[in-house]
Amino acid sequence: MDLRGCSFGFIIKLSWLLPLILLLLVPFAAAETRHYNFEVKLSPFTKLCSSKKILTVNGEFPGPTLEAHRGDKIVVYVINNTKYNITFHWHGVRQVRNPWYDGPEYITQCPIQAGKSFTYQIQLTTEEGTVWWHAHSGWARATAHGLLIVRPHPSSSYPFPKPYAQIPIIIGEWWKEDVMEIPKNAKKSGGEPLLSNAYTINGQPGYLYPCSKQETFEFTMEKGKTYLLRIVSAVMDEDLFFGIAKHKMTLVGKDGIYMKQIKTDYIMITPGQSMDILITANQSPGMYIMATRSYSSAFGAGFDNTTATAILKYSTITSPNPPNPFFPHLPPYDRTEAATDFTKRLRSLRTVDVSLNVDTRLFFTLSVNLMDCSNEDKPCAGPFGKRFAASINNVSFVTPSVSLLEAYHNRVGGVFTTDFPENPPRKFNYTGENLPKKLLPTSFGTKVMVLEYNSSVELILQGTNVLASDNHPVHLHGYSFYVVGWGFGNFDPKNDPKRYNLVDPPEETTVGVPKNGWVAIRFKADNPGMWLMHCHIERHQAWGMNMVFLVKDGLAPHQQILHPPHDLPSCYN
Ligand SMILES: *[C@@H]1O[C@H](CO)[C@@H](O)[C@H](O)[C@H]1NC(C)=O
Ligand SMILES: *[C@@H]1O[C@H](CO)[C@@H](O)[C@H](O)[C@H]1NC(C)=O
Ligand SMILES: *[C@@H]1O[C@H](CO)[C@@H](O)[C@H](O)[C@H]1NC(C)=O
Ligand SMILES: *[C@@H]1O[C@H](CO)[C@@H](O)[C@H](O)[C@H]1NC(C)=O
Ligand SMILES: *[C@@H]1O[C@H](CO)[C@@H](O)[C@H](O)[C@H]1NC(C)=O
Ligand SMILES: CC(=O)N[C@H]1CO[C@H](CO)[C@@H](O)[C@@H]1O
Ligand SMILES: [Cu+2]
Repeated sequence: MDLRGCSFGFIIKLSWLLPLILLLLVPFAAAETRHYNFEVKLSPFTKLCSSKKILTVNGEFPGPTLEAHRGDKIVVYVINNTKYNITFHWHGVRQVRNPWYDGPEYITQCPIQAGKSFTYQIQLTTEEGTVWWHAHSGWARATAHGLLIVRPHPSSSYPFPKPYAQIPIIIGEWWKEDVMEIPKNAKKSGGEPLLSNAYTINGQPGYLYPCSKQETFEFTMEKGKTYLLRIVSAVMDEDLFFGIAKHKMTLVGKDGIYMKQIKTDYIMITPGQSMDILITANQSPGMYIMATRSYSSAFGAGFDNTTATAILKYSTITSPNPPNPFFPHLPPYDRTEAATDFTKRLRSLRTVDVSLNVDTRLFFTLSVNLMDCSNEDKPCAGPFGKRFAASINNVSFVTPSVSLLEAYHNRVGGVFTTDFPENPPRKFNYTGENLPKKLLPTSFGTKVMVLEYNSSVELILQGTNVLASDNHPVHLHGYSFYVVGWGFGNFDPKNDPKRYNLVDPPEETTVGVPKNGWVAIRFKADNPGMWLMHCHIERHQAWGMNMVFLVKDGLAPHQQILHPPHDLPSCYN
């Protein structure tokens, strides 16, 4: 490991002073502190006509909703009463200077092991709207997740008329099998992880599935009132289309950041994204269905093609057997234009100046790869008997067995290297058809990219067609970023920047890189820490589509990583 660029010895000596200095400098002093207990346990659930035990928080699926005001502090005491390792991530929360509580297993902490506990301290800053929390350890995320609702500061208000009420909507995915076994089996076979049997809306698959009668989420609306839907996609493996019969939706926020209003009949939401949407009960009293199903763009990949539903019902309906409900119109499964027709309309509510002097230009390719498997005892279950892998700049991320952040902080060598490439090692027609077979394999490593404090980063995320192109929802921890441009095909460094939106680009924390296309994002590296960036499609992440930014401390004490908590889980058994 090369840490020569990362000298911070004097900071350690000063570290006892930090809490004091902090108290004076934290600009968003907590208005209130909210406490939650998370008991991780196995609990029985019956769905799709059969029962099984799943890993839950407090026995709930989806898990408990956390509520706070802007600037509050949230303290979550976790006790692990299962045999599984677990960690939690607060998705969309910046964790300013506090990577210790960010959660990805072996990146910022080691897991909370069976019978152990850990307390997360989450200081909210500029987040406002809907974000969420989920386990960040293996497949525990499939069942251990929930909303984190951040209302405006009590002295402030929404940038739109106050909704009459909110409707929390969390979309999940359900397997009849034990989900905790899925990654092991996929790893053993080298093939795709098992497809799900259903999508769920607030834990319920809806009336299109067997045994659905009691299994449909229903919400009663008052005629004429406006509601705030707080929608999160907690699904593991698919992007989704979502719509509501006969009701126009008005998007007002995304990823915990307000947006300019967009009126739309449907949305495309990727795993990891959250959206705030207004709807007004302005139709004739009746039953209206909201429905969600896959947007699956990868050629040849199987996907769960079922449809989850929930019901919006007007309070004035009294008949126990109301007339047939209306069904929304959703785009076809593979309609990439429908996906980008929606996402291209996203705009920041605020006018911002992102024409910052970019000093760090990065170009990352996102690829799904195939590895030869001829030295394993039997052919693998991927195409051509090979094993799936995935990579960024042709590096497939290898998860270490101790936490990167701890290794960095304690200056333990041999855990990671700092040579993550700024550009792909080889130029090719990234989105070309029939690419040569020699591009299929990837290299492997635990590499981080070091960013100087306060550097102005422009990062081009370029999708490739190496095995198959797909929409990759890329999530960056510790930051939000501006999406200043996007397009299909290969990024053109001469002409594409001329069309950047530097005035009101959407600010996001999870961006879908369109199938066979690219996005350009900008951010200022002003949050020191070890920050994971990865595709939020679980199988791509598991195959290695991850990398880590090591953002160095600044010179001033308030530009440095906080001290590690005392109860940080041990990296050893
Ligand atoms: C969904 O997939 C199954 C299995 O591949 C197929 O038999 C079925 O026709 C598909 N249904 C729809 C609505 O596309
Ligand atoms: C890249 O591939 C695409 C699709 O096959 C093709 O249309 C384009 O001309 C290629 N570009 C170059 C520079 O070869
Ligand atoms: C990626 O690395 C592998 C292994 O070193 C190599 O075989 C392959 O050609 C590389 N691909 C690209 C696109 O650089
Ligand atoms: C960070 O960059 C901004 C300009 O983008 C500059 O105004 C500020 O002084 C810089 N801060 C530090 C600590 O370098
Ligand atoms: C749980 O975490 C410990 C500590 O990192 C590790 O030694 C152990 O192998 C993990 N168990 C599983 C099942 O991953
Ligand atoms: C399955 C398992 O290992 N459960 C253990 C989890 O931790 C609790 C203590 O909090 C033990 O009592 C359980 O046996
Ligand atoms: Cu992906």
